[in-house]
Amino acid sequence: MTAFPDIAATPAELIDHRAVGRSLEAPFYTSPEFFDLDVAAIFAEHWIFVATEAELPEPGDYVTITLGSYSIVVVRDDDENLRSFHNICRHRGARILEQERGSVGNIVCGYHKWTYGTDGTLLHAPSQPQGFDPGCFGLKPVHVRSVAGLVFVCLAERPPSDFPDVAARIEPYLLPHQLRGAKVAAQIDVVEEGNWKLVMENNRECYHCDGHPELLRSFFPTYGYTEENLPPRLRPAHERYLQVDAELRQTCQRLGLPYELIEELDNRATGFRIQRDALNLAGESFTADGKVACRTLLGDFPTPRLGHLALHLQPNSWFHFVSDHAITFAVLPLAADRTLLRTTWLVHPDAEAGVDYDLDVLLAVWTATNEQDAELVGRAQRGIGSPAYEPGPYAPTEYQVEAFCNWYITRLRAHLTR
Ligand code: 3BY
Ligand code: FES
Ligand code: FE
Repeated sequence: MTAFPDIAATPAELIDHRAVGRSLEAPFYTSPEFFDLDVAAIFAEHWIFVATEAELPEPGDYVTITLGSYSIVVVRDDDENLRSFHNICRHRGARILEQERGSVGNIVCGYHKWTYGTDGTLLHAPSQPQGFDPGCFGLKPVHVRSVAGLVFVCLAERPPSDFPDVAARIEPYLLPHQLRGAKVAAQIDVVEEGNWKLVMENNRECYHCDGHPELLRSFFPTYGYTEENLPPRLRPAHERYLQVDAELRQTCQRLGLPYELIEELDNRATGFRIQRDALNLAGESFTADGKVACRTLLGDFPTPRLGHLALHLQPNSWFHFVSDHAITFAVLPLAADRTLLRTTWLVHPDAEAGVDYDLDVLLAVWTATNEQDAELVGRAQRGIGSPAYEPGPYAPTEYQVEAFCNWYITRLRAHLTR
């Protein structure tokens, strides 16, 4: 019997031979060829979470985002609508905005000063001959849309048609947190030494959660287990979870907050999972004692004890919404073995650091958790780089990792047969 993959296997062959229930073959995580395929088939074809509206409160505010070799701009235009463009000048192609974020009146290319409005129209091109039509040289648009204050872009000409359905189903969960007008308390970028899929896979399971002592004070370690596969050591935690979750359900029913799990991770273009779930200790937030980190709650919540609303989206994001803050996580691929994880903490617009919240307390749990996860992702990448690596089996509690890989392989197949 010959081992698979042989060293000459093409991406199409590797995709065809993917063993269900096992981690992917090494080239998926290590080869530049797969990296380029991932950018083309996944990041250029799907809705990608890139920012929060809170980062762009005023007309002219912009962020630039790198997705593989693409650079795009998301800007709030003069009419306060979100717009997105390829960050490329229509004259001779120069990168226009070089900063990660800022504020502009117009978008001006620094090379020969072609000047675009925040709606992308070319307003001025110096010294062009008569007959030059600026209408032919607007910035190339990118699809952009906000879902309850979370900003998504899609580079495809025709974006996946199921996104409006997903947006409509998750909005009732998200809107009560009123993220559109929220304030950015902090944003931290971590460059992880691993393929973007390892960052996503690591997020999709709590099999490794013993490595998160700070998180596990408030987060139930039973996450992802069922009654059938729950390890005996987690029984007491599970009993407590069932009790506080029943209380949380009642609170949600009283307040009209949607609660139920919806899980459609790998049967659609925009795979997603959403659920409100209980937290341990005080049950309010991700802190050492489970109490709120910010005394001004988001939205109009009458109680801080709302557990956490967790949202997972394919291909590149996850979110935790608690009563006093929200944390968004965007996974942006840099190279086959390097990935940017951008984490953003949002609070009520009136909340003041040092008065309503202590920034260190607000950031403590997820900065520690991210650092621990970055170490695990680097460790996985280093191991997979050895010729001796072979795909290993997922445990039942890793079902969301399998769902992610299944979604990913399905999307690659769809791309290659198009
Ligand atoms: O962030 C998440 O959704 C999951 C659960 C806990 C940490 N991570 C595995
Ligand atoms: Fe932008 Fe010339 S390349 S103005
Ligand atoms: Fe983790």
